[in-house]
Amino acid sequence: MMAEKAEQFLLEAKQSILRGDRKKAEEIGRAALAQGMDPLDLMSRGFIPGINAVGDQFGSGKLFLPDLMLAAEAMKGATEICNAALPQDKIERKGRILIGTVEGDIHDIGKAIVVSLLKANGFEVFDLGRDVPVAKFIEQAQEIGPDVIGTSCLLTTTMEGQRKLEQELRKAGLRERFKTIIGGAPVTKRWAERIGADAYAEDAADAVKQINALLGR
Ligand code: B1M
Repeated sequence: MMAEKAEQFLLEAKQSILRGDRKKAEEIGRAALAQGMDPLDLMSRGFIPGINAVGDQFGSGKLFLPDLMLAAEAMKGATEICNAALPQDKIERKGRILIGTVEGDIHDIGKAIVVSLLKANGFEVFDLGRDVPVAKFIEQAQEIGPDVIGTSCLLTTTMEGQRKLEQELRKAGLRERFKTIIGGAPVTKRWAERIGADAYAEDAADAVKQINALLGR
């Protein structure tokens, strides 16, 4: 694709999220993919900068909750289309991952990208969804037997859930059975070290890299 055309798609992708226009976001997603644009590139240089701009404007009081909700809807549409363009059926049994967004937190757009990219890279993923209590992570981990438990968190107020998981795993004598990885916008490597998580990932591609490393690949 011509570089100019690609830049145009990226700009329109960002604008469609800023305007909270799901139909337009989906239209641009389909058109850009049909012209051969890489779905991860389209997300990371088009739609994600859009939703980040919305977050900044919401944070500074320029946009309000209804705008945030419309933008999230548009982002959901875009994410679904980009995720569907990733290969999904390549289970190579590279490892089993149990993942969810922590209790009290309903943000799941970033987690959906992480899940898709893990699947595209041959991992078997069990997604518990969002607002997942620590007890549920532990119960499901015992049942499913994952290699890695991953938690996503977007609110500073819900980060505590990631620490609680580490504590409860230790209390139950299960900590050594599973590796843990954490992620989400307010989460840092430092937080991972503080709470005793095995890894922190900045984005979906980093999550794949970190999990491969945790499993010695
Ligand atoms: Co909310 N929200 N939101 N929101 N929202 C933030 C997080 C906020 C920073 C916006 C702001 O004020 N600037 C702010 C949090 C402030 C804080 O905690 N300090 C905020 C707030 C305040 C709220 C509400 C409280 C608003 C209200 O009701 N007054 C409310 C809380 C609801 C709740 O959870 N209980 C709320 C609600 C919502 C919507 C429902 C409207 C919607 C979410 C819809 C959904 O997810 N289904 C929403 C959205 C869309 C956002 C922003 C704008 C965008 C989040 C997003 O999807 N980003 C966000 C602003 C921001 O983060 N800049 C904001 C795109 C996504 C691709 O990135 O999720 O970071 P991200 O995921 C990345 C990486 O972090 C990483 O990889 C992903 C892919 O690259 N990653 C992992 C994520 N999880 C990982 C797990 C891993 C590894 C990597 O391993 C397990």
